[in-house]
Amino acid sequence: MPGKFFQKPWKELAERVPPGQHLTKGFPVLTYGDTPQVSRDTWQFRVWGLVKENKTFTWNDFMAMPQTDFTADFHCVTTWSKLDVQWTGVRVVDFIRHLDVDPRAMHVMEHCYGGYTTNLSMDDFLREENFFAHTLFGEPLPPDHGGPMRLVVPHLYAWKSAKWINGLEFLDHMELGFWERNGYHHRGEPWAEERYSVL
Ligand SMILES: Nc1nc2c(c(=O)[nH]1)N[C@H]1C(S)=C(S)[C@@H](COP(=O)(O)O)O[C@H]1N2
Ligand SMILES: [Mo]
Repeated sequence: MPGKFFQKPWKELAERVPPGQHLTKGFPVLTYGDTPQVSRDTWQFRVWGLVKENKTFTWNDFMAMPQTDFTADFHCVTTWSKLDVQWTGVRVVDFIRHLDVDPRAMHVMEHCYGGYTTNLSMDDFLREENFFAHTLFGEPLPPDHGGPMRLVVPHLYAWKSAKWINGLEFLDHMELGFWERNGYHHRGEPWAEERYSVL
């Protein structure tokens, strides 16, 4: 009776798919506009706003930080989900030790090559499972998927996982990023189906 063996894992997978989402084969690319071409050598990462000192980090700076492997589910608001994506990178909680963030900072804006932005609350940003990813399934992160470096925020819709990330701006108030100004929810929690703006 195959059901006996297949039903339970199948059910476990189904339970990981948020409402209104379906599983996709492969790994679709979802980009607004062109793919920036940025090499690891020229990549730079800037931090400004409510930090004691503005800082610029290079590729080598990130490579010198602890490197961690991750497996995470990925949910795009256009209704596809991909389970068990394997990444390697630097956890946000390990990166943040290199900054002196002002306690008044409550929000952060992610900035990218190409001009894309997306906003997070500090609580959503500083989670253990968030990370800067440079490797996807054991290979250098391809440009289409945000290489050389992207942020991955597994607990929110994937538009929060900024590709070609090149900076963070710490803020004492919420500002809206690109999709958030264009009708998407300011937070984007997939289990609550926070797809569209309620403001
Ligand atoms: N810089 C940038 N980051 C971005 C986007 C984008 O257009 N530009 N698209 C977002 C959206 S809507 C999704 S679903 C994911 C898609 O990531 P993928 O192309 O690796 O699947 O990237 C997010 N990060
Ligand atoms: Mo998306």
